[in-house]
Amino acid sequence: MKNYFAFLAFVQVALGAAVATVKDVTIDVVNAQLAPDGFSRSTVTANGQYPGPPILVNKGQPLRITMNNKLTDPTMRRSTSLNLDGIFFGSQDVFEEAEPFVNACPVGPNATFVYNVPLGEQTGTFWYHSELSVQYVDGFRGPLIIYDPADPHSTLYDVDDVNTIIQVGDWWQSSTLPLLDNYVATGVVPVSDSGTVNGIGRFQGGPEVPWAVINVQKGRRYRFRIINESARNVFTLSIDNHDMTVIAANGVNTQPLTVQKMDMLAGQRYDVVVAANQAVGNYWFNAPFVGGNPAVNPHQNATLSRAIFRYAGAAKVDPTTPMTLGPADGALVEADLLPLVPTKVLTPDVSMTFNLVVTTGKAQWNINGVSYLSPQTPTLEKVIDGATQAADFNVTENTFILPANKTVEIIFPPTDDDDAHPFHLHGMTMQVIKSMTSNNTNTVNPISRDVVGVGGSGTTIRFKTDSTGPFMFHCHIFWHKFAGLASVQLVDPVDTPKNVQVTPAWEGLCPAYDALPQELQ
Ligand SMILES: *[C@@H]1O[C@H](CO)[C@@H](O)[C@H](O)[C@H]1NC(C)=O
Ligand SMILES: *[C@@H]1O[C@H](CO)[C@@H](O)[C@H](O)[C@H]1NC(C)=O
Ligand SMILES: *[C@@H]1O[C@H](CO)[C@@H](O)[C@H](O)[C@H]1NC(C)=O
Ligand SMILES: *[C@@H]1O[C@H](CO)[C@@H](O)[C@H](O)[C@H]1NC(C)=O
Ligand SMILES: *[C@@H]1O[C@H](CO)[C@@H](O)[C@H](O)[C@H]1NC(C)=O
Ligand SMILES: *[C@@H]1O[C@H](CO)[C@@H](O)[C@H](O)[C@H]1NC(C)=O
Ligand SMILES: [Cu+2]
Repeated sequence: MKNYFAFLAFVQVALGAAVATVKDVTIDVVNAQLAPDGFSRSTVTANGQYPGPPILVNKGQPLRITMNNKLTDPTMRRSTSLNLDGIFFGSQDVFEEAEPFVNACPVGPNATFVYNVPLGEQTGTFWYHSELSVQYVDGFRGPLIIYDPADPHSTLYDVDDVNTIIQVGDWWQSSTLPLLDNYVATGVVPVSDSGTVNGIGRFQGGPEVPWAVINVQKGRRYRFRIINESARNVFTLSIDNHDMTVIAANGVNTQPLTVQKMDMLAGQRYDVVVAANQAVGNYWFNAPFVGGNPAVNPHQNATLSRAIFRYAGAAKVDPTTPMTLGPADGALVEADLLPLVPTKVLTPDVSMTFNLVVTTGKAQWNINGVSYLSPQTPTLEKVIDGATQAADFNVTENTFILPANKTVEIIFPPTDDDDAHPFHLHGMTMQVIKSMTSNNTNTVNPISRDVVGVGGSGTTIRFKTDSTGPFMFHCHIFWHKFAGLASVQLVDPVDTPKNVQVTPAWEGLCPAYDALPQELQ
């Protein structure tokens, strides 16, 4: 309850009137037997569902999530850790970030942890997932939407509710422990069996699971909040006969931009407006993906990743038009997106270059020659105990010490492979100075986002170190993260211990975790 009343007073001022009531959410992390693509397997879930239940809050509403770890299945990790992707925690609450071994230790089985999330000024489309190892691949992922009562785009759409959240994700029929063993043995990144739209998919040779249905009414305009909850695959989204107008990317409003299809990298979100202005009927919502060689996994068939876009009054049947991969042209170009509110471009105080290199034939990725390995003691705890300089961390912790209140630039040089690594920065957003799919730089009016594609013709980002503490900066292809494609951006370790206000519950996490036998970790 720290600073609770001060915070409430702040929110009251911010909202001008209404008292912001705390939104209480309980997440029971449980194993469940599910068959998203028709193949039944044991999973790790929030409240027994895949995807997990949506967490819906209003701007500035304090969120309190009670997470009860009830995992029992020994074929998957039994500890866990909840991350709210893209949410800023600020200097005081950076310990709630829950990046294992950076901000906190994981939560063991039969334990409960309460996350107090000060939602501040952020609005838009986010998601939550397990941040421990690659556990979210086993199912623990779901949406987090922060509604803005004064949304500047509100005149562009009529409908924005729980039914307009669209979640796409890759799905594996095997649990992650054997997948990881095989990855380590071969260096081949696991290839998904299927793609799911709102938790439903099909695999080649599998049963004809009824497609997910997105229901619309003719004449209305819908704000779809599309979340890529994938751990590897890139999805290309389109709706037959319908345009999509992008109005926000990763929780940051953009100027409206109309496209016919868009690529989304893991962890990315786009809010789009779609007008239901065609004849009443059934249309395909195409969500084909690319991710690994289908020859490695014959279940994989990108064409089977789709849903039905159905008008009220249409027969409850599949569209009769061919299943395509979407239109050939009209793709969203990230560099064409502009912020709704013009942003001042940041001038770098510190500039770094990150070279990403894979060790051929191994499950190992390096940033500037270093493959990240989690330490046993979280970075934040080391900082609280007095670590202030690079020499206080093992080289393999890949920890970059940064000054507070400065602008950091990171340049990713062009690469000659065709990997796109969706780099995700915790705790802050990045200005996209150069997008990987454009040769141009934007030093006038760049968009800001918390996941940016790295690869291709090169990427340049800048961010302001306006929170202190350690922030994970990693590839959101969690297989690559596991293989070391990660770093810690440690802002102002001298002031961090004064600014952060850890709780006894947080202090108890590491002793409890370290005392667990390895199979329960
Ligand atoms: C969790 O609690 C249940 C019920 O009390 C018990 O059967 C189980 O052994 C406990 N698991 C662990 C890992 O402590
Ligand atoms: C989701 O992210 C993965 C991994 O980057 C990517 O392959 C896939 O295309 C993305 N899907 C969508 C719909 O953006
Ligand atoms: C993938 O599925 C589509 C639709 O059922 C089918 O036409 C196509 O032949 C399948 N591809 C492969 C390689 O089997
Ligand atoms: C520390 O780094 C070295 C390589 O510099 C590595 O071999 C060792 O495993 C690391 N130790 C820990 C505890 O991560
Ligand atoms: C950074 O800015 C904040 C807010 O203005 C201020 O409180 C803090 O002292 C600054 N930190 C440093 C190291 O200058
Ligand atoms: C970027 O420049 C390279 C080399 O001139 C060219 O091959 C490529 O097509 C350009 N890419 C785009 C998106 O314009
Ligand atoms: Cu990657």
